Amino acid sequence: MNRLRRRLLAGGAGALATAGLGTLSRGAWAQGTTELPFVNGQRKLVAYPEKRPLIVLTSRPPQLETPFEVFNEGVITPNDAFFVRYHNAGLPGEIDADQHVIKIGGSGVGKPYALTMAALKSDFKPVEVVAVNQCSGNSRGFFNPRVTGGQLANGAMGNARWLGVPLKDVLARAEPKNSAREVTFNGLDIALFGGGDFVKALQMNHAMDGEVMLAYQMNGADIPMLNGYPVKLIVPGYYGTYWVKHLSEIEVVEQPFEGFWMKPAYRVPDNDCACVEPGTTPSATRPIGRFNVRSFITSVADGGRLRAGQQTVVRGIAFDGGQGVREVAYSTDGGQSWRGAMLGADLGRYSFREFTFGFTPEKGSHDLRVRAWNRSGQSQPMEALWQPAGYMRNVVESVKVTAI
Ligand SMILES: Nc1nc2c(c(=O)[nH]1)N[C@H]1C(S)=C(S)[C@@H](COP(=O)(O)O)O[C@H]1N2
Ligand SMILES: [Mo]
Repeated sequence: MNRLRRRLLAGGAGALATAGLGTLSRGAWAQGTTELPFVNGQRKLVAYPEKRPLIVLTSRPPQLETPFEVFNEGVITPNDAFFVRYHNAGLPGEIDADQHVIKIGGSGVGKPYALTMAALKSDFKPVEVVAVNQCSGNSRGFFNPRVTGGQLANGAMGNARWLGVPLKDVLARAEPKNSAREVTFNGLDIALFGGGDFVKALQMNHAMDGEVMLAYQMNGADIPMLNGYPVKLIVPGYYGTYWVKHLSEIEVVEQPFEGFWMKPAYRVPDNDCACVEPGTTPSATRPIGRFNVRSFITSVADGGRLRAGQQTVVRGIAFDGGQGVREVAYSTDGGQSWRGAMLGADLGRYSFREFTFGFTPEKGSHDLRVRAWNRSGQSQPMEALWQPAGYMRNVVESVKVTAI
Protein backbone atom coordinates (compact mmCIF):
# COMPACT_ATOMS: atom_id res chain seq x y z
CA MET A 1 0.00 0.00 0.00
CA ASN A 2 1.24 3.50 -0.65
CA ARG A 3 1.29 6.07 2.09
CA LEU A 4 -1.78 5.30 4.15
CA ARG A 5 -0.27 7.42 6.81
CA ARG A 6 -0.09 11.05 5.95
CA ARG A 7 1.28 14.07 7.58
CA LEU A 8 1.09 17.61 6.38
CA LEU A 9 4.84 17.89 6.44
CA ALA A 10 7.66 17.07 8.78
CA GLY A 11 7.25 19.97 11.16
CA GLY A 12 4.14 20.98 9.27
CA ALA A 13 2.37 22.62 12.18
CA GLY A 14 5.40 24.74 12.90
CA ALA A 15 5.72 25.76 9.31
CA LEU A 16 2.03 26.67 9.11
CA ALA A 17 2.30 28.70 12.27
CA THR A 18 5.25 30.50 10.79
CA ALA A 19 3.22 31.21 7.69
CA GLY A 20 0.38 32.41 9.92
CA LEU A 21 2.65 35.06 11.33
CA GLY A 22 3.15 36.27 7.79
CA THR A 23 6.85 35.51 7.84
CA LEU A 24 7.09 33.22 4.86
CA SER A 25 10.82 33.37 5.33
CA ARG A 26 11.49 29.66 4.91
CA GLY A 27 12.84 29.95 1.41
CA ALA A 28 11.39 26.72 0.06
CA TRP A 29 7.84 27.96 0.66
CA ALA A 30 7.57 31.32 -1.01
CA GLN A 31 7.71 30.86 -4.77
CA GLY A 32 6.91 34.34 -5.96
CA THR A 33 4.08 36.78 -6.15
CA THR A 34 1.20 37.55 -8.45
CA GLU A 35 -1.31 40.34 -8.78
CA LEU A 36 -5.01 39.55 -9.17
CA PRO A 37 -6.84 42.09 -11.34
CA PHE A 38 -8.57 44.09 -8.61
CA VAL A 39 -7.56 46.59 -5.92
CA ASN A 40 -5.53 44.85 -3.16
CA GLY A 41 -4.94 41.87 -5.44
CA GLN A 42 -1.26 41.35 -4.54
CA ARG A 43 -0.75 37.72 -3.48
CA LYS A 44 2.10 35.35 -2.66
CA LEU A 45 2.53 32.06 -4.49
CA VAL A 46 3.43 29.32 -2.04
CA ALA A 47 3.88 25.55 -2.42
CA TYR A 48 2.09 23.74 0.41
CA PRO A 49 2.55 19.98 0.96
CA GLU A 50 1.43 17.99 -2.11
CA LYS A 51 0.78 21.27 -3.95
CA ARG A 52 2.57 23.28 -6.58
CA PRO A 53 2.84 27.03 -5.88
CA LEU A 54 -0.72 28.34 -5.46
CA ILE A 55 -2.10 31.80 -4.77
CA VAL A 56 -2.34 32.39 -1.02
CA LEU A 57 -5.46 34.12 0.27
CA THR A 58 -4.81 33.23 3.93
CA SER A 59 -2.19 30.95 5.43
CA ARG A 60 -3.93 29.99 8.66
CA PRO A 61 -6.08 28.25 7.82
CA PRO A 62 -4.73 27.68 4.33
CA GLN A 63 -6.90 29.16 1.60
CA LEU A 64 -5.21 28.67 -1.73
CA GLU A 65 -6.41 29.67 -5.17
CA THR A 66 -5.51 27.95 -8.43
CA PRO A 67 -3.55 30.16 -10.86
CA PHE A 68 -5.96 30.59 -13.77
CA GLU A 69 -3.50 29.31 -16.43
CA VAL A 70 -3.94 25.83 -14.94
CA PHE A 71 -7.44 25.63 -16.42
CA ASN A 72 -5.88 25.73 -19.87
CA GLU A 73 -3.85 22.56 -19.17
CA GLY A 74 -6.94 20.38 -19.64
CA VAL A 75 -10.48 19.92 -18.30
CA ILE A 76 -9.27 17.87 -15.32
CA THR A 77 -7.60 19.99 -12.64
CA PRO A 78 -4.45 18.25 -11.35
CA ASN A 79 -4.49 17.36 -7.64
CA ASP A 80 -1.42 19.45 -6.92
CA ALA A 81 -3.07 22.54 -8.43
CA PHE A 82 -6.55 22.10 -6.92
CA PHE A 83 -7.69 25.01 -4.74
CA VAL A 84 -7.92 24.72 -0.96
CA ARG A 85 -10.43 26.26 1.38
CA TYR A 86 -10.82 25.88 5.15
CA HIS A 87 -12.82 27.93 7.62
CA ASN A 88 -11.12 26.99 10.86
CA ALA A 89 -7.49 26.82 11.90
CA GLY A 90 -7.75 23.49 13.75
CA LEU A 91 -6.63 21.30 10.87
CA PRO A 92 -5.64 17.70 11.37
CA GLY A 93 -1.86 17.65 11.04
CA GLU A 94 -1.66 13.92 10.54
CA ILE A 95 -4.29 11.32 9.67
CA ASP A 96 -3.84 7.56 9.83
CA ALA A 97 -6.38 6.24 7.33
CA ASP A 98 -6.17 2.77 8.92
CA GLN A 99 -7.54 4.25 12.13
CA HIS A 100 -10.02 6.64 10.53
CA VAL A 101 -13.73 5.90 11.04
CA ILE A 102 -16.89 7.62 9.93
CA LYS A 103 -19.55 7.46 12.62
CA ILE A 104 -23.05 7.15 11.19
CA GLY A 105 -25.86 7.84 13.65
CA GLY A 106 -28.42 10.37 14.80
CA SER A 107 -32.00 10.02 16.01
CA GLY A 108 -33.14 9.38 12.42
CA VAL A 109 -31.52 5.96 12.06
CA GLY A 110 -32.35 2.62 13.63
CA LYS A 111 -28.87 1.10 13.49
CA PRO A 112 -25.97 3.49 14.06
CA TYR A 113 -22.56 2.11 13.08
CA ALA A 114 -18.92 3.03 12.57
CA LEU A 115 -17.43 2.67 9.09
CA THR A 116 -13.70 2.12 8.63
CA MET A 117 -11.92 3.11 5.44
CA ALA A 118 -11.29 -0.58 4.70
CA ALA A 119 -15.03 -1.36 4.99
CA LEU A 120 -15.96 1.70 2.92
CA LYS A 121 -13.71 0.38 0.14
CA SER A 122 -14.69 -3.28 0.34
CA ASP A 123 -18.34 -3.48 1.46
CA PHE A 124 -19.93 -1.21 -1.15
CA LYS A 125 -19.92 -0.98 -4.91
CA PRO A 126 -17.67 1.92 -5.98
CA VAL A 127 -18.84 4.56 -8.43
CA GLU A 128 -17.05 7.34 -10.29
CA VAL A 129 -18.05 10.84 -11.32
CA VAL A 130 -16.24 13.75 -12.92
CA ALA A 131 -17.48 16.82 -11.10
CA VAL A 132 -16.57 20.45 -10.54
CA ASN A 133 -16.02 21.70 -7.01
CA GLN A 134 -16.45 25.47 -6.84
CA CYS A 135 -16.39 27.72 -3.79
CA SER A 136 -19.50 29.86 -3.33
CA GLY A 137 -17.25 32.90 -3.14
CA ASN A 138 -15.26 32.13 -6.28
CA SER A 139 -14.67 35.46 -8.10
CA ARG A 140 -15.80 37.53 -5.10
CA GLY A 141 -12.97 40.00 -5.62
CA PHE A 142 -14.68 41.20 -8.80
CA PHE A 143 -17.88 42.28 -7.03
CA ASN A 144 -18.77 45.91 -7.57
CA PRO A 145 -19.55 47.40 -5.13
CA ARG A 146 -16.98 45.31 -3.28
CA VAL A 147 -18.16 42.96 -0.51
CA THR A 148 -16.38 41.52 2.52
CA GLY A 149 -15.07 37.94 2.52
CA GLY A 150 -12.16 36.24 0.79
CA GLN A 151 -11.14 38.36 -2.17
CA LEU A 152 -10.86 35.57 -4.72
CA ALA A 153 -10.34 35.82 -8.46
CA ASN A 154 -11.62 32.95 -10.63
CA GLY A 155 -9.40 30.18 -9.27
CA ALA A 156 -11.51 28.78 -6.42
CA MET A 157 -12.83 25.99 -8.60
CA GLY A 158 -11.56 22.73 -10.05
CA ASN A 159 -12.75 19.62 -11.88
CA ALA A 160 -11.75 16.11 -10.83
CA ARG A 161 -12.66 12.45 -11.28
CA TRP A 162 -13.92 11.21 -7.93
CA LEU A 163 -14.03 7.55 -6.90
CA GLY A 164 -16.10 6.49 -3.92
CA VAL A 165 -19.34 5.04 -2.66
CA PRO A 166 -22.86 6.46 -2.92
CA LEU A 167 -23.93 8.05 0.37
CA LYS A 168 -27.30 6.35 -0.17
CA ASP A 169 -25.76 2.90 0.31
CA VAL A 170 -23.84 3.95 3.40
CA LEU A 171 -27.00 5.47 4.92
CA ALA A 172 -29.16 2.47 4.03
CA ARG A 173 -27.02 0.23 6.23
CA ALA A 174 -27.96 2.43 9.22
CA GLU A 175 -31.66 1.85 8.49
CA PRO A 176 -33.03 5.39 8.26
CA LYS A 177 -36.46 5.96 9.78
CA ASN A 178 -39.40 7.47 7.91
CA SER A 179 -39.03 10.51 10.17
CA ALA A 180 -35.49 11.19 8.82
CA ARG A 181 -35.38 14.75 7.56
CA GLU A 182 -31.84 15.96 7.05
CA VAL A 183 -28.34 14.56 7.17
CA THR A 184 -25.45 16.45 8.76
CA PHE A 185 -21.76 16.09 7.95
CA ASN A 186 -18.73 16.88 10.08
CA GLY A 187 -15.01 16.50 9.45
CA LEU A 188 -11.90 16.21 11.61
CA ASP A 189 -11.02 19.91 11.55
CA ILE A 190 -12.12 22.00 14.51
CA ALA A 191 -12.60 25.66 15.35
CA LEU A 192 -9.80 27.16 17.41
CA PHE A 193 -10.78 30.82 17.58
CA GLY A 194 -14.58 30.76 17.58
CA GLY A 195 -16.76 30.60 14.49
CA GLY A 196 -17.92 27.08 15.33
CA ASP A 197 -17.06 23.62 14.08
CA PHE A 198 -17.73 23.29 10.34
CA VAL A 199 -20.89 21.17 9.98
CA LYS A 200 -23.13 21.09 6.89
CA ALA A 201 -26.53 19.54 6.15
CA LEU A 202 -28.40 18.16 3.15
CA GLN A 203 -32.08 17.32 2.85
CA MET A 204 -32.73 13.58 3.27
CA ASN A 205 -34.00 13.14 -0.32
CA HIS A 206 -30.87 14.85 -1.65
CA ALA A 207 -28.61 12.69 0.52
CA MET A 208 -30.41 9.60 -0.85
CA ASP A 209 -30.34 10.62 -4.54
CA GLY A 210 -27.55 8.17 -5.39
CA GLU A 211 -25.23 10.93 -6.66
CA VAL A 212 -23.92 12.32 -3.38
CA MET A 213 -20.81 10.28 -2.68
CA LEU A 214 -18.14 9.50 -0.10
CA ALA A 215 -14.99 9.79 -2.21
CA TYR A 216 -11.63 8.26 -1.30
CA GLN A 217 -9.81 8.92 -4.57
CA MET A 218 -9.30 12.01 -6.66
CA ASN A 219 -7.98 11.67 -10.22
CA GLY A 220 -6.80 8.13 -9.53
CA ALA A 221 -4.81 8.93 -6.40
CA ASP A 222 -5.42 9.43 -2.69
CA ILE A 223 -7.13 12.74 -2.03
CA PRO A 224 -4.46 15.30 -1.05
CA MET A 225 -4.42 16.04 2.66
CA LEU A 226 -5.50 19.65 2.11
CA ASN A 227 -8.44 18.54 -0.06
CA GLY A 228 -9.91 16.20 2.56
CA TYR A 229 -7.86 13.01 2.93
CA PRO A 230 -8.83 10.24 3.48
CA VAL A 231 -12.50 10.73 2.59
CA LYS A 232 -14.58 13.63 1.45
CA LEU A 233 -18.24 14.22 0.63
CA ILE A 234 -18.91 14.88 -3.06
CA VAL A 235 -22.13 16.76 -3.82
CA PRO A 236 -22.20 17.01 -7.63
CA GLY A 237 -23.50 20.30 -8.98
CA TYR A 238 -23.55 21.97 -5.56
CA TYR A 239 -21.23 24.64 -4.20
CA GLY A 240 -18.09 23.44 -2.41
CA THR A 241 -19.39 24.36 1.04
CA TYR A 242 -21.26 21.02 1.15
CA TRP A 243 -18.20 18.96 0.15
CA VAL A 244 -17.09 18.19 3.71
CA LYS A 245 -13.43 17.15 3.99
CA HIS A 246 -11.87 14.59 6.36
CA LEU A 247 -15.43 13.30 6.82
CA SER A 248 -15.79 11.70 10.25
CA GLU A 249 -19.42 12.03 11.38
CA ILE A 250 -22.74 11.64 9.59
CA GLU A 251 -25.95 12.22 11.52
CA VAL A 252 -29.46 11.64 10.28
CA VAL A 253 -31.72 14.09 12.08
CA GLU A 254 -35.47 14.51 12.37
CA GLN A 255 -35.44 18.32 12.65
CA PRO A 256 -34.04 20.98 10.31
CA PHE A 257 -30.39 21.55 11.18
CA GLU A 258 -29.54 25.20 11.72
CA GLY A 259 -25.88 25.23 12.74
CA PHE A 260 -23.88 28.40 12.03
CA TRP A 261 -22.55 27.19 8.66
CA MET A 262 -26.11 26.55 7.39
CA LYS A 263 -27.67 29.62 9.03
CA PRO A 264 -26.74 32.50 8.93
CA ALA A 265 -23.68 31.48 6.83
CA TYR A 266 -23.84 30.33 3.21
CA ARG A 267 -27.24 31.72 2.32
CA VAL A 268 -28.40 33.55 -0.79
CA PRO A 269 -31.34 35.85 -1.52
CA ASP A 270 -34.43 33.68 -1.84
CA ASN A 271 -35.45 34.72 -5.37
CA ASP A 272 -34.85 33.54 -8.94
CA CYS A 273 -31.59 35.44 -9.51
CA ALA A 274 -30.25 34.96 -5.95
CA CYS A 275 -29.50 38.67 -6.20
CA VAL A 276 -30.52 42.06 -4.79
CA GLU A 277 -29.99 45.71 -5.73
CA PRO A 278 -26.33 46.54 -4.97
CA GLY A 279 -25.95 47.72 -1.41
CA THR A 280 -29.27 46.31 -0.16
CA THR A 281 -30.09 43.38 2.12
CA PRO A 282 -32.28 40.46 1.01
CA SER A 283 -35.63 40.17 2.80
CA ALA A 284 -35.47 36.37 2.80
CA THR A 285 -32.64 33.89 2.27
CA ARG A 286 -32.19 30.18 1.56
CA PRO A 287 -29.17 27.89 1.79
CA ILE A 288 -26.94 28.19 -1.27
CA GLY A 289 -27.58 25.32 -3.70
CA ARG A 290 -26.54 24.42 -7.22
CA PHE A 291 -24.00 26.22 -9.41
CA ASN A 292 -25.31 28.64 -11.97
CA VAL A 293 -23.94 28.54 -15.53
CA ARG A 294 -20.40 29.80 -16.13
CA SER A 295 -17.89 29.94 -18.98
CA PHE A 296 -14.32 31.19 -19.23
CA ILE A 297 -11.75 31.70 -21.95
CA THR A 298 -8.60 29.96 -20.70
CA SER A 299 -6.10 30.20 -23.57
CA VAL A 300 -5.64 33.96 -23.47
CA ALA A 301 -5.90 36.32 -20.51
CA ASP A 302 -7.35 39.80 -20.26
CA GLY A 303 -4.64 42.16 -21.52
CA GLY A 304 -3.08 39.39 -23.63
CA ARG A 305 -1.55 39.71 -27.09
CA LEU A 306 -2.31 37.87 -30.30
CA ARG A 307 -0.66 37.86 -33.76
CA ALA A 308 -2.55 40.04 -36.23
CA GLY A 309 -3.65 38.25 -39.39
CA GLN A 310 -2.92 34.83 -37.98
CA GLN A 311 -5.53 32.32 -36.87
CA THR A 312 -5.51 31.40 -33.17
CA VAL A 313 -7.62 28.70 -31.60
CA VAL A 314 -9.23 30.26 -28.53
CA ARG A 315 -10.03 27.68 -25.86
CA GLY A 316 -12.08 27.66 -22.69
CA ILE A 317 -14.29 25.80 -20.24
CA ALA A 318 -17.99 25.91 -19.37
CA PHE A 319 -20.05 24.21 -16.67
CA ASP A 320 -23.30 24.39 -14.74
CA GLY A 321 -25.09 22.80 -11.77
CA GLY A 322 -25.75 19.47 -13.45
CA GLN A 323 -27.99 19.88 -16.48
CA GLY A 324 -24.91 19.84 -18.67
CA VAL A 325 -23.68 22.46 -21.14
CA ARG A 326 -25.75 22.62 -24.33
CA GLU A 327 -24.11 25.48 -26.14
CA VAL A 328 -21.35 28.06 -25.89
CA ALA A 329 -21.48 31.22 -27.99
CA TYR A 330 -18.56 33.60 -28.53
CA SER A 331 -18.19 37.21 -29.54
CA THR A 332 -15.02 38.95 -30.73
CA ASP A 333 -16.63 42.40 -30.85
CA GLY A 334 -17.62 43.03 -27.27
CA GLY A 335 -20.95 41.23 -27.48
CA GLN A 336 -22.41 42.84 -30.62
CA SER A 337 -22.41 39.64 -32.65
CA TRP A 338 -22.26 36.01 -31.57
CA ARG A 339 -21.44 32.64 -33.14
CA GLY A 340 -21.36 29.08 -31.85
CA ALA A 341 -18.15 27.65 -30.40
CA MET A 342 -17.24 23.99 -30.83
CA LEU A 343 -17.75 21.77 -27.80
CA GLY A 344 -15.09 19.26 -26.76
CA ALA A 345 -15.42 15.80 -25.21
CA ASP A 346 -18.34 15.27 -22.84
CA LEU A 347 -17.07 13.91 -19.49
CA GLY A 348 -20.53 14.04 -17.94
CA ARG A 349 -22.98 16.71 -16.92
CA TYR A 350 -21.07 17.73 -13.78
CA SER A 351 -17.73 18.23 -15.51
CA PHE A 352 -16.03 21.20 -17.12
CA ARG A 353 -16.78 21.08 -20.85
CA GLU A 354 -14.07 22.32 -23.17
CA PHE A 355 -14.95 24.63 -26.07
CA THR A 356 -12.88 26.14 -28.87
CA PHE A 357 -13.27 28.68 -31.64
CA GLY A 358 -10.99 30.03 -34.33
CA PHE A 359 -10.16 33.73 -34.42
CA THR A 360 -8.06 35.66 -36.92
CA PRO A 361 -7.72 39.14 -35.42
CA GLU A 362 -7.05 42.30 -37.36
CA LYS A 363 -4.44 44.63 -35.92
CA GLY A 364 -5.83 46.47 -32.91
CA SER A 365 -7.81 45.69 -29.77
CA HIS A 366 -10.59 43.15 -29.45
CA ASP A 367 -13.09 42.37 -26.71
CA LEU A 368 -13.66 38.60 -26.50
CA ARG A 369 -16.67 37.20 -24.64
CA VAL A 370 -18.16 33.75 -24.16
CA ARG A 371 -21.61 32.79 -22.94
CA ALA A 372 -22.89 29.28 -22.15
CA TRP A 373 -26.37 27.75 -21.95
CA ASN A 374 -27.24 24.58 -20.12
CA ARG A 375 -29.70 21.92 -21.26
CA SER A 376 -32.61 23.61 -19.51
CA GLY A 377 -31.89 26.92 -21.26
CA GLN A 378 -30.32 28.75 -18.32
CA SER A 379 -27.47 31.08 -19.17
CA GLN A 380 -25.25 33.87 -17.85
CA PRO A 381 -26.21 37.52 -17.33
CA MET A 382 -24.57 40.22 -19.49
CA GLU A 383 -24.38 42.54 -16.45
CA ALA A 384 -23.09 41.21 -13.13
CA LEU A 385 -25.67 40.37 -10.49
CA TRP A 386 -24.99 41.43 -6.90
CA GLN A 387 -25.60 40.00 -3.43
CA PRO A 388 -24.06 40.91 -0.08
CA ALA A 389 -22.15 37.64 0.50
CA GLY A 390 -20.38 37.81 -2.87
CA TYR A 391 -21.48 34.35 -3.97
CA MET A 392 -22.45 32.97 -7.37
CA ARG A 393 -20.82 35.46 -9.73
CA ASN A 394 -21.48 34.26 -13.29
CA VAL A 395 -21.51 37.33 -15.52
CA VAL A 396 -20.31 37.05 -19.14
CA GLU A 397 -16.69 38.14 -18.70
CA SER A 398 -14.80 40.38 -21.09
CA VAL A 399 -11.28 39.43 -22.20
CA LYS A 400 -9.58 42.36 -23.92
CA VAL A 401 -6.73 41.40 -26.21
CA THR A 402 -4.48 43.31 -28.58
CA ALA A 403 -3.38 41.94 -31.95
CA ILE A 404 -0.01 43.20 -33.10
N1 LIG B 1 -13.94 19.76 6.91
C1 LIG B 1 -14.13 20.83 6.12
N2 LIG B 1 -14.66 20.63 4.91
C2 LIG B 1 -14.87 21.67 4.08
C3 LIG B 1 -14.59 23.01 4.47
C4 LIG B 1 -14.04 23.20 5.78
O1 LIG B 1 -13.75 24.32 6.22
N3 LIG B 1 -13.82 22.08 6.56
N4 LIG B 1 -14.85 24.05 3.61
C5 LIG B 1 -15.78 23.81 2.51
C6 LIG B 1 -15.76 24.81 1.45
S1 LIG B 1 -16.55 26.29 1.74
C7 LIG B 1 -15.23 24.56 0.21
S2 LIG B 1 -15.31 25.70 -1.04
C8 LIG B 1 -14.61 23.25 -0.10
C9 LIG B 1 -13.27 23.40 -0.76
O2 LIG B 1 -12.74 22.14 -1.07
P1 LIG B 1 -11.20 21.97 -1.31
O3 LIG B 1 -10.48 22.66 -0.18
O4 LIG B 1 -10.94 20.51 -1.38
O5 LIG B 1 -10.91 22.63 -2.63
O6 LIG B 1 -14.43 22.47 1.07
C10 LIG B 1 -15.57 22.44 1.89
N5 LIG B 1 -15.39 21.42 2.87
MO1 LIG C 1 -16.44 27.67 -0.18
